[in-house]
Amino acid sequence: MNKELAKNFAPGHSACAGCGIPAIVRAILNESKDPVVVANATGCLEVTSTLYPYTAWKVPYIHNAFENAAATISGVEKAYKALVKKGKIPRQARDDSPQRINFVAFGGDGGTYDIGLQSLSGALERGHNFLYVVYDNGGYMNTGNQRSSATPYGAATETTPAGKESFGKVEMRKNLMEIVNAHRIGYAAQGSVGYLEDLKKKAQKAFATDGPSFLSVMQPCTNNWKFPTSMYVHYAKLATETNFWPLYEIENGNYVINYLPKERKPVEEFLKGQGRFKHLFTPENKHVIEEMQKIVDSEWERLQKLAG
Ligand SMILES: Cc1ncc(C[n+]2csc(CCOP(=O)(O)OP(=O)(O)O)c2C)c(N)n1
Ligand SMILES: [Mg+2]
Repeated sequence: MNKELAKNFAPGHSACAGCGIPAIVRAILNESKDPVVVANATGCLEVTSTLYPYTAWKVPYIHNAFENAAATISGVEKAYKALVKKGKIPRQARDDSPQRINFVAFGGDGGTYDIGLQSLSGALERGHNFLYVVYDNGGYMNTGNQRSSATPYGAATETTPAGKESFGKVEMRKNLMEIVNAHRIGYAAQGSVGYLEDLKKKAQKAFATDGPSFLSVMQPCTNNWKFPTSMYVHYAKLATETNFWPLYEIENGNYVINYLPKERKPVEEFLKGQGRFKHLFTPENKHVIEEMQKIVDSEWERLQKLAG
């Protein structure tokens, strides 16, 4: 692998073939002009990159419990500020200012939408200078595909099985971007592994933000969404082209949509071919796809209004 591309995260990890997480981590961290420190909640990224006695990380890395990546990175950032105050951070030759460091926390959707939400909220509210990245694969994937509050309506998971009694998950996804925006931070954006150039620009803006910033990144899971390993970019793009996963930014409270599909595809196109939605393609479950289309349409309408 290209050395520059792997400068923060090495290819020697055990993520599934066709997993987008390494591409997300590299795309974001490689945009940092300054050294980075990473805190990572347990989940696929952690278990596949830190298999003792090896590590794929080439930057200082702190493994966290499921619920506290944001709290840990807050502490590290605060310690850095204390060291700056004491004059213990080396000064840069170019302008005599203390060496800057970017603090980044990574968590899965389970670790962010659900279990780590309080620590994320606390860190955003306290205003630490850090970037939080949620890679969203719509479930607790490392432990075998249990539902999270990011799992889409209609998806079959281990804890929302589809069968005679149910069509899969009956609840809608939580809108985490709006929860984050309620903290009035400077920059939050939704990106996707299917649009890496867009994601890199968002990472640059996040690193340039003074105070907390947030990136929510779509990461299709070949293993538990059940599609061929070569197709993660295909499904990431379909998620955006169907408006299921719009690309947008919230800069100081102002919404901007970054991608307007020329011709919006029906959500069915995104569902088709994924094992977790296979049960919906039957006459008795047709209404679930219709309902899902309604949800996607109303969320898109809402977003358009917010973007003015
Ligand atoms: C408090 C707590 N509950 C449960 C677990 C077990 N556990 C570890 S990772 C994980 C799933 C993580 O899901 P997510 O955050 O979406 O990351 P993914 O595995 O999908 O990358 C679970 C349930 C744990 N480590 N700690
Ligand atoms: Mg997950």
